[in-house]
Amino acid sequence: MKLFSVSIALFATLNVLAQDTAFIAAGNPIIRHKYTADAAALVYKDTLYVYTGHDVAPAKENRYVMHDWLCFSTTDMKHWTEHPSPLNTSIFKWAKDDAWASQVIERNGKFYWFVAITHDSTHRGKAIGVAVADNPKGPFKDAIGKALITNDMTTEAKISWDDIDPTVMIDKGQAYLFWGNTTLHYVKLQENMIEMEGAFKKIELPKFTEAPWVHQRNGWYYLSYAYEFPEKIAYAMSRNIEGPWEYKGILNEIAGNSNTNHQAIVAYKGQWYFIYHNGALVPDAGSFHRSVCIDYLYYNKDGTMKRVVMTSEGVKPIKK
Ligand code: FUB
Repeated sequence: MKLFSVSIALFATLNVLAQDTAFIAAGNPIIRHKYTADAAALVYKDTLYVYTGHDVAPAKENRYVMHDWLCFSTTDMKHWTEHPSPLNTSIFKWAKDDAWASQVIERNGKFYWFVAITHDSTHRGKAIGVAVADNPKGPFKDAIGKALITNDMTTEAKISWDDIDPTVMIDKGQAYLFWGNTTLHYVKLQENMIEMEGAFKKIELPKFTEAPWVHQRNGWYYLSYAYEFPEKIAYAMSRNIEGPWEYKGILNEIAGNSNTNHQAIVAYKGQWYFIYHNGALVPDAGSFHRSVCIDYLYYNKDGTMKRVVMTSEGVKPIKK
């Protein structure tokens, strides 16, 4: 316990001492000085924030080693700033480790960071926690003091990692949390964002693996997700956030050299972007040394999405 408190204090101290770091994106992957994965996007005021996981497995080691989440921002898609890591697994005292996929959402001037993380030995397997901050760059603190969702709350999947990959959307004032691996659930959240309301509901989608992401455009709701394994990204559409969802096909192919692909979809300054990861960075790259990439996303006239073209050039800078 003492060691745990020391590690939190150390993290807080290092965070205060740490500085913003500027870098320029030169195509894909956009971040090359460290391995990043599971991007989530948030537009707040004039800025696009991209929150990521952080792969730190020793070279050639084939397992996820992830202890913190990272925060990057841009206002033109070319000039980026890396902010000191605003969230580390040690912040969640009830958890063990494993900074898996996450998403940050703003409500009533507060920023809520929903994360997948491994629970300590009091519960088996993965859980979903929530951190909160007054600023998109943090510092974030545990919003509840315990997990919001634990592995034993869903029982259909007989694996310990089925309660991962949270994604949140607020629709007409009502917040919804979607999550899952091999089974996909959603639940309503209360306005405080840290308590649930009503029963879990299950969504059936073809070959659902993980990584749900919900977004909205022109009266359509889109639920994209990792499909099969190795993962492609597929999606479904609905006129209602509670469904029914109609499967629409593959959106992105397997991303080079990585079993996972984990997407975020966001509109920023009039353009839609598809954010994902691949294993393109050498020398250690692969499924456990991933890198975030950004490409354009386009829609057809009927609202369906065009298949993403993954590029090494990436996206162009936004002109002022
Ligand atoms: O990064 C760990 C896990 O790999 C994420 O939670 C999944 O979405 C997959 O990308």
